[in-house]
Amino acid sequence: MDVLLTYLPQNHAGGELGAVIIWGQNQTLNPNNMTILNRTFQDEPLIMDFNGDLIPDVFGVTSESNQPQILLGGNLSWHLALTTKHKMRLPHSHAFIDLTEDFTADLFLTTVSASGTSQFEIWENLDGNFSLRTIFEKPQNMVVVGQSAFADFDGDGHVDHLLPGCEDDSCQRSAIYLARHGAKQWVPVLQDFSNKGTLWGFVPFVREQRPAEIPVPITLHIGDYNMDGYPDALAVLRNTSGSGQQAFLLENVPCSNASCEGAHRMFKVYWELVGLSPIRDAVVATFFDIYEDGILDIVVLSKGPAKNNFAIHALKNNFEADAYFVKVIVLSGLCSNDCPRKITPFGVNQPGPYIMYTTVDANGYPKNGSAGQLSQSAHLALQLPYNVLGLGRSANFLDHLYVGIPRPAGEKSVRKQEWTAIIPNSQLIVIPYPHDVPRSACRRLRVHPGHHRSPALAGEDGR
Ligand SMILES: [Ca+2]
Ligand SMILES: [Ca+2]
Ligand SMILES: [Ca+2]
Ligand SMILES: [Ca+2]
Repeated sequence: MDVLLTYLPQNHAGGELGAVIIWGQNQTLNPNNMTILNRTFQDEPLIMDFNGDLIPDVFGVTSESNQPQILLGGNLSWHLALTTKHKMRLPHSHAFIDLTEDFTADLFLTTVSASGTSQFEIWENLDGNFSLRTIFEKPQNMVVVGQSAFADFDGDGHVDHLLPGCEDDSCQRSAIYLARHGAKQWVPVLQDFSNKGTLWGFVPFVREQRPAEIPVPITLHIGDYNMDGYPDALAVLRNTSGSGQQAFLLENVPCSNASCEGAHRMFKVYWELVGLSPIRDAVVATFFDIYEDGILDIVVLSKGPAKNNFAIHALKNNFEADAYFVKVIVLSGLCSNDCPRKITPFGVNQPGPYIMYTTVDANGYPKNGSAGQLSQSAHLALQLPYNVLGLGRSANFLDHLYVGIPRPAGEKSVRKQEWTAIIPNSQLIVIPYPHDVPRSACRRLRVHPGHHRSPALAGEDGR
């Protein structure tokens, strides 16, 4: 695994970012073996697989052109990625994820219209070439637009678009909207940010030429913490009267008011959560499977008393529920050189694979779920290099599990593999090899024993 690092070059007035790739060597990184890219980026780049060879590529607008460029992994050559009439939004929340139900990752771009408003473009992957399929607008009332997040919010097997933001410049009125799969209509899934007379709101993004601290855009970090098959979120909110900011867990629950009817689901804020509430001045909160047991724990970054004195907190998820999950990791199936003795190469976690399951819930109704792997990488997206999909309380087998991977230009057939009768509480490692024969993709299955959990989140302070 290699590491791409972006940095603000010294004495560089424009706010452009430099980037360096430090090459992985077995289990380690060698600081003497790195490549400094010869172009600077307008914004943090997106890691995707533009040419579908399962080698990650670097996408972004560079100093060379105002059109997005792609740096192809492998031979490190620069190419024009696509031609768009619109400028990229700063900060962007581009994504590389299937939005057209063919299990092939498309390119989602956040751009700015001619009149200066935020908009979204879906560039569909058609036989390996990206072409503009649709452009749609932000919710009408949204003034401050946060980072787009993709999750199967309503659990129907198709990925939906979540958008946090504010309906005024100072974020006194915050909101989270949802556009269900294929719909352009925005439905609010959270608008009430008040608790016991205190009004909370998102923290607006401040863009400075030379930021003193890491600028963090308004972001939802997605994960199904209670494994009921409906993805939940973590968000950082600040007290609008100005006394600090905290991380909150947003649980995905059935819609119980008129405004979210079109989404069927909505977010409920846990205003007081043991473990999370005591962490003052949280900056970022995200999910992480610390114990590698398929249960998502929480990691919080907070500001210390002194400037740039950050602390990382880890919270173990002890929520009690008899729920099941499946954990899926999709690797590249590539060796850096020839694969010796015809062993199946593992490779590393890929951007772009798309996963979907179908099963039957505890009441006998069909239940689906889907997720993209590593669809976003910039601005502390902090996505996990695997997906944990909650299955609720049903111990039924997964009827089907589908995994699709990107494919190169000119290849017409979709690279998609299907498995049947997967046991719940298992971890699947999917290794597509050889790439052009997806049916031969191998899977390694690890089954976790049953686990017991006790209520609340236990704090493990990493200070
Ligand atoms: Ca590639
Ligand atoms: Ca697609
Ligand atoms: Ca959905
Ligand atoms: Ca959930």
